[in-house]
Amino acid sequence: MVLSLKCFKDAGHYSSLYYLIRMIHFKSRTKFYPRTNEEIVRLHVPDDKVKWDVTWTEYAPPSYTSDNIRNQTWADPPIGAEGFNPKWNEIDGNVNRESHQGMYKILNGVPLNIVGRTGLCGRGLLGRWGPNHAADPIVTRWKRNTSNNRELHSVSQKHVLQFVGIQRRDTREWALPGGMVDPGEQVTTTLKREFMEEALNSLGSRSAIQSEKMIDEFFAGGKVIFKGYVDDHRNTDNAWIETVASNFHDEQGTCVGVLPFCAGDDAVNVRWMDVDRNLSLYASHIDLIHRVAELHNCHW
Ligand code: RP5
Repeated sequence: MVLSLKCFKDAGHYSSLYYLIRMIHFKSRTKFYPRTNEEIVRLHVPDDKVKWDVTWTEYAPPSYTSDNIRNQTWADPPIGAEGFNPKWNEIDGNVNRESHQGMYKILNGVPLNIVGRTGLCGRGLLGRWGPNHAADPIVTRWKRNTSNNRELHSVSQKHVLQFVGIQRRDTREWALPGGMVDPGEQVTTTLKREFMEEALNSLGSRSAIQSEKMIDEFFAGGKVIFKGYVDDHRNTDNAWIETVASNFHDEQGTCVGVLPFCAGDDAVNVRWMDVDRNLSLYASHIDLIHRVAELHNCHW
């Protein structure tokens, strides 16, 4: 069992099984912190030292908070700043400081990453101390051949599902078209807004009017498939990303399945991607795709 778990980890892509069994993160321990020209280096945290309840008295990671988040309206002030009295583990005004994973601990006035050590303290690139809430729309349809029949995978003999993926501007990795929940915003609003911004570039005005009703109805029929931690390389010991991922499925391929995609906002490319276990995706998005594959009993 130990050997097979190691194989999953060494496969070079995110392992949902390994993650689910051990509940530890990998990308959140990436050696070089993103967008710092490799100047910010995490302290190496071995797998068996990730959990906070494993004693590590000498643990003293470097600290980093990007200058880009200082004084931003979407970001918290530094801990101890005048007038900043966050209510941890609660809905704090219009900022959600609750975790989907349960109660997180506070040490010396600072939240501790709900999964464990990352080798870096501070907030890095993230705006909020504690959970930073995101939403990920997983828009799916069946892959069809020229006769409009659903395609079977040659090996698994199961139907092939497709989802809308975007290529992120920052890392150039393929990802779900998700984004951060604005303060006070309903997650359902975020899901549709992010999809419109990143995959449909909010459509040209004529198409937008024609498609508006159909898109509204389509996004009203989502199914939540996951709420919780994202193993994102921006996470730190004191700030991390959590998401609500919902599946919006176009069974006949006649709704969103026929819209003209256009990458916008933080995306440089957008396309339908075949669901497959060997995909290499941003953060722990492959785990979300795996859940959708199970939901639709498709090729994986
Ligand atoms: C991921 O980062 C989330 O799952 C979501 O897809 C995304 C949100 O961050 P931005 O795209 O807004 O940078 O962790």
